[in-house]
Amino acid sequence: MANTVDLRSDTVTKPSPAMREEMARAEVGDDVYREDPTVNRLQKLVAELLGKEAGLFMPSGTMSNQVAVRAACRGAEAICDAEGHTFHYEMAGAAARSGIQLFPVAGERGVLTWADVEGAIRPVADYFPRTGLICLENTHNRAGGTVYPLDVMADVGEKARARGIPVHLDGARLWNAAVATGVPLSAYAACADSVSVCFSKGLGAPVGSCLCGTREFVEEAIMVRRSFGGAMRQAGVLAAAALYAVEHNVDRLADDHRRAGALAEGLADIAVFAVEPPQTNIVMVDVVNEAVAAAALTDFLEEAGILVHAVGPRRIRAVTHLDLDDADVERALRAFEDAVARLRPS
Ligand code: TLP
Repeated sequence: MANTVDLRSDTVTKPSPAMREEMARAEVGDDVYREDPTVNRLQKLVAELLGKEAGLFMPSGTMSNQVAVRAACRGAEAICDAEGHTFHYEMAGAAARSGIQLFPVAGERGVLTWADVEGAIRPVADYFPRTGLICLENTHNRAGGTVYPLDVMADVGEKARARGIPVHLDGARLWNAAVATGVPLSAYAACADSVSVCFSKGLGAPVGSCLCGTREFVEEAIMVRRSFGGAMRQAGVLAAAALYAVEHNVDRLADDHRRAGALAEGLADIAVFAVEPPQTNIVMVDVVNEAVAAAALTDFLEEAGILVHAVGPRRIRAVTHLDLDDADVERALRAFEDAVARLRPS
């Protein structure tokens, strides 16, 4: 629909004309032979940004996490946050594809401390699966774009290393964390053995993620990616969009964070909502009035051309991104006010 304000996700952005030009101009080759110069340039750049030896271009964040779980997990069980993406949205891939069971542990707003993790590490016994991986997420999607505090993450990384358990970081939105805090990407990445970052969320590329780690790990990941059907050929056209995204669209994430803050502030003034100030670009809106259901609200909003995502019966997610401006946020706020007035006439 024309004039729609789409707040469902930051994945809905369309490649800009300048990004499309870069895609059209991209030099390409067969990436299975490692001969695509644009893919190679992207992998090198992202690995450098994260302070890792090597990177691997992936078709999606889901495949990137799943390949990491398969390639990194040295046992039958992987610990993750109970609200984590790998647990909720990856179609039981760890179990289905790699024979790995996830052990979901409830963190505080998506943050697992070492105490949380340690409590879930299996003692060595004939009747327990072996703990082979710890998965962290920064920023955390279902917790509302929360940033993992660097010191907590570093503590988990250091202590996991001492126990010989690798750490995988789902950094689909690590760019947002870095922009929100000023902490370099590499400082977060240093807490983990493998890191996946996405180009198709706030950075506005149409497709793609990059999985980074040691050279040895990436060699293994190349084999796993192929076995999952994710090896690509002239992927340089896609890598060109990702390169453009990394080179042009990182600093501007601050605008998305500011707009998410404005949206949350406006929504908090509407009596039926409880809204925490967002740390990045994801606003979680809790509908606290029993008479108002999230699904009914989203229907009213849709009629007004405002798309949001009901993540639970009383919870709505709204995500800001580069295809939205201040006027769109203002329009969304007015529509929320209107929808509430219609559902709960005073
Ligand atoms: N998340 C999507 C949906 O799958 C929920 C969204 O709209 O936010 N890690 C994190 C933290 C993510 O939020 C996502 C996408 C992924 C991984 C998966 O990326 P893709 O969609 O590229 O497979």
